Amino acid sequence: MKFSFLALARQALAGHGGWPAQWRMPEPKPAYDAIVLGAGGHGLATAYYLAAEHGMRNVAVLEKGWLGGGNTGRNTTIIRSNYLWEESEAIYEHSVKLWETLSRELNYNVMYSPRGVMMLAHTIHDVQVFRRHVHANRLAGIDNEWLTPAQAKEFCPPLNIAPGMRYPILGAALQRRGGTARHDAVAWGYARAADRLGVDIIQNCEVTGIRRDAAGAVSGVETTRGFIATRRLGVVAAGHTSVVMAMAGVRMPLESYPLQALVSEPIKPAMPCVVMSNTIHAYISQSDKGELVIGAGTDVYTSYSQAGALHVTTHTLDAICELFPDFRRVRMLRNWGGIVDVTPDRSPIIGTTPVPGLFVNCGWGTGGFKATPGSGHVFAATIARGEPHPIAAPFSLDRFRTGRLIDEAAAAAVAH
Ligand code: FAD
Ligand code: PYC
Repeated sequence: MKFSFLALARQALAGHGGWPAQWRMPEPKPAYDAIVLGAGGHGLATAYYLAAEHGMRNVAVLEKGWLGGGNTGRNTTIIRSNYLWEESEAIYEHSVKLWETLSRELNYNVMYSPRGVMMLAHTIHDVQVFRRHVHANRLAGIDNEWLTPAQAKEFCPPLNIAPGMRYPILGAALQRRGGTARHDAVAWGYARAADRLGVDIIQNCEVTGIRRDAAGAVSGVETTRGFIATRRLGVVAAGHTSVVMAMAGVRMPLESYPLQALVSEPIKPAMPCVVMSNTIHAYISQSDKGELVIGAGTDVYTSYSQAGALHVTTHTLDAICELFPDFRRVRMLRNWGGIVDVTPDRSPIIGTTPVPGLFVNCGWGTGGFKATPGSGHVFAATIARGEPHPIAAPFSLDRFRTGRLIDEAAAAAVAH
């Protein structure tokens, strides 16, 4: 998504008598009960649940660009909960359950489509790892099943399972409840629902400093639109979290990498499901508009560039053409990148910080879109109560001091 729905609507309304009351463009108030920094899906969901479930309506979401213009509008929208460890199963499955009813909850069609996510195994190591995930998930009551190559082809007919290929398919793990949703609709749906409950969503408002009182607690934020007071600040600034948290003197265990994706020209429906290959860094689905949505691996160096390296793109397209020979002649329309922030154990950080009144939600790396509803839901509870929601508790910043890491490298779907 490269445009702002609200900015476009504002232009369209210029000279037509101004804004209808239901489309107000709020100016910052001098003080809020809570501020959420970052109007991506996670930040907007956090604000929505603060208002809807915790009665906190004097809340602002501050966004340096336009809402949904970060990773939320740049990702390949894959949703699944087939993670290995119980802590991860809990948060991603919490999210999948919220996806199932989200359009109704927000009264906005987020186009959640549980069409099945299939992860391909190309090596004996892949087979062992994915089968371990299948068993772990089933023990936790989460659907995941093992398919032979022939069953994988039956589920996804365009898939090439010829034995002599460069990336042979030895089997696949299938989560039937996995799927996709429309990314910009998720941002708009949460934004509209939060706005209806009184939340101020303030775009073009970059936070440039975090002010603290004599006791060290948060007292407000410096922004490009002036100082705004608050005693509770939730930082949800994927990719830029280290920069923001440094404003309060907190050092984060994060690295930022470009991750890229691309879409093809629209074609008739050809891909019935989502297919991912962690080993060769390629994943593909087809949007309702008909575009093939393809994602690659991260660049190998840290950067804040919102574009990925060309050699990464060509590697992914080589792999896609071998896995799906039917798509060899399909033309690519556009590509782009986002900046993902990655933790040492490839699991997110959600919770309190050493600074009173400062909360953080970050480190979703290449896989946070699927978590949007669950992440916002537990982060709102954490901010409202001042202590971690039970599902968020294992994902504390403190785990990098205690060593209770949640190593999800194998489930990350994209090699880092
Ligand atoms: P964002 O949407 O990035 O929101 C953060 C916001 O903070 C931004 O809008 C930014 O402008 C704002 N901000 C930053 N600094 C400041 C500041 N100082 N002041 C004010 N605002 C600020 N995940 C999946 O689950 N499935 C996928 O298929 C998938 N594919 C991906 C493909 C690509 C190419 C990329 C880049 C990511 C992918 N992801 C995927 C990851 C997913 O997109 C992210 O984890 C998720 O969208 C993060 O959401 P967010 O709301 O935290 O971040
Ligand atoms: O986490 O499922 C995922 C994913 C797919 C592509 C990037 N991340």
